[in-house]
Amino acid sequence: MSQFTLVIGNKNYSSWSLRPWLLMKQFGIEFNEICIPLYQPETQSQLSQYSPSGKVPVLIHDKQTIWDSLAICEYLVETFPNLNFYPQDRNARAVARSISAEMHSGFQYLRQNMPMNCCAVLPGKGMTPDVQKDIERITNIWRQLREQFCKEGSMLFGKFTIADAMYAPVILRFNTYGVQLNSVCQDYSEAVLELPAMQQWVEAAKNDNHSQPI
Ligand SMILES: N[C@@H](CCC(=O)N[C@@H](CS)C(=O)NCC(=O)O)C(=O)O
Repeated sequence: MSQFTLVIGNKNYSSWSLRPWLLMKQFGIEFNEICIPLYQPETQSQLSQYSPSGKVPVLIHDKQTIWDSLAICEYLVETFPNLNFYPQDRNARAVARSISAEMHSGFQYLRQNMPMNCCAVLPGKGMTPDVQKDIERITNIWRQLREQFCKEGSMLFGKFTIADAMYAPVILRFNTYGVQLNSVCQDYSEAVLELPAMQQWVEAAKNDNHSQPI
């Protein structure tokens, strides 16, 4: 298998980058990493070297560039047909794809008002009635799936899938903004935060000297 290069934004801020990064780490896919600090004067020119959209993440493989987090996940599904990036059951897989797409295209109030900032502690900041509605929808998704798949493991569908990667940045946001969760969602969040790759991401975010002090 030829080499993969994943171009990401800096780890404190880049929620979209975390998704394919975490997925590849969880499935043991080796890759080179290029990290571009976001919100700097030189950011746009650096991004445009790799990304047709001017955004990260970008995966480069076999001279093919794949931009957009969900497109990268789907490319990996095709590249490694023997890895279970999605649940094996067809109906569960349909739900996993639906909630991953819902994350990718939705929850804009949460995304706007509670931007990812792994290392910050900002309880209560950014909460509005619209954000609350996004949180309720997300926690309902998590609770239903955890109740359904609790016997199969601690992730949304039991084992780690693309759906967990898609929601991982939300868990970091809930942590930063002190969002109160019911016990089922709290347990799920803690299980994701305990993944060695998540801890590796957060540790690197702490050492990110391009983060603004809050
Ligand atoms: N829909 C895209 C969103 C990518 C995105 O917005 N990335 C942000 C970083 S998290 C970015 O590159 N921002 C740089 C900019 O807009 O200048 C995806 O899923 O990959």
